[in-house]
Amino acid sequence: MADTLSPAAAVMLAEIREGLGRAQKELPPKYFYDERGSELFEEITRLPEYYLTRTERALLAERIPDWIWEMCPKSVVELGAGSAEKTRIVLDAVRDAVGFAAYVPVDVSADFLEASALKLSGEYPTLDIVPVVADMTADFALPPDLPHPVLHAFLGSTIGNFAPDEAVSLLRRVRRRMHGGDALLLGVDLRKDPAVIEAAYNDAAGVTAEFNRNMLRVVNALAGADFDVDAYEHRAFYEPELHRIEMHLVPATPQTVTIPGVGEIHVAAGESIRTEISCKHSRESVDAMLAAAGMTVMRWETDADGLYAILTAAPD
Ligand code: AVJ
Repeated sequence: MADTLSPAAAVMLAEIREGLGRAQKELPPKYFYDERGSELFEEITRLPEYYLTRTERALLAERIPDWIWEMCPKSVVELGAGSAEKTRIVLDAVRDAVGFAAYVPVDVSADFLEASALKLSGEYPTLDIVPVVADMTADFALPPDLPHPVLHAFLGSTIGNFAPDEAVSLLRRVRRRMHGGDALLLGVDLRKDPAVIEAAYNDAAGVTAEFNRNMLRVVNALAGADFDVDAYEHRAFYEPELHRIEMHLVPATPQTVTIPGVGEIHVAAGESIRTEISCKHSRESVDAMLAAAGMTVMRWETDADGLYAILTAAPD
């Protein structure tokens, strides 16, 4: 069978094998987002406990018109294009301030990208929409002749899914594409009372638990694995030294999982598979990451409660 695998499938299996082979078993958070996972995430963003999305949206609505007016980007590259609402705030401002511009949503899900590009092209006739299907954790090519200045948008606190060293290498790859006048627009979740963070990832309605378990369904579908999805419980807890919340899946009884091309995986009762880290930042940690990537903060805005920050940065 191995020789019939597409390169993408081979990479996926290698990643799964490697992650489940670690002392702390791990699966990458990108496997949350099949259609059901994307819907569950949308539901998360509307939960009372999940302050991130609504706080970011309010900050964007407040600051983006001025920030876009100042930068006048002729292209917007959005990493992890995700849902459209935050994008619309940016695109409305670009349309109003600049008129004609390119919009390059970058996402792993081709279906999702196609659907949202089609919808947006109807709504924004002056935008040239060029979707790029790519995994942002790997190197990927952007359309060659993007007009500058280019605004690279990385919103939704997705940067939190990367440990500081990985975040820096991702930001460095963005930096390498930047010319003078280009900018980065970043959304980051800030450090705060761990109880507030833990509530956001342990919602009372159990949507986050379902979202977490859905990853096993995705891996079953993608890799032909046979995870018994309902055998796993959701755990999310804050690690204060690492400034991050972690999500895990923990079975109450011992599990044996068969993954074609990987083999048999044993998960002991009470052992966990880590599915996500979500790092929380401070002005200092953001400055340090950006400095390591060769950028400096230009604008920084937080809500009155200091829950969340949006910022722009320029290449040094
Ligand atoms: C989309 C990565 C920003 O880390 O808060 C939501 C994903 N995980 N609830 C986050 C998520 C659990 C989310 N990000």
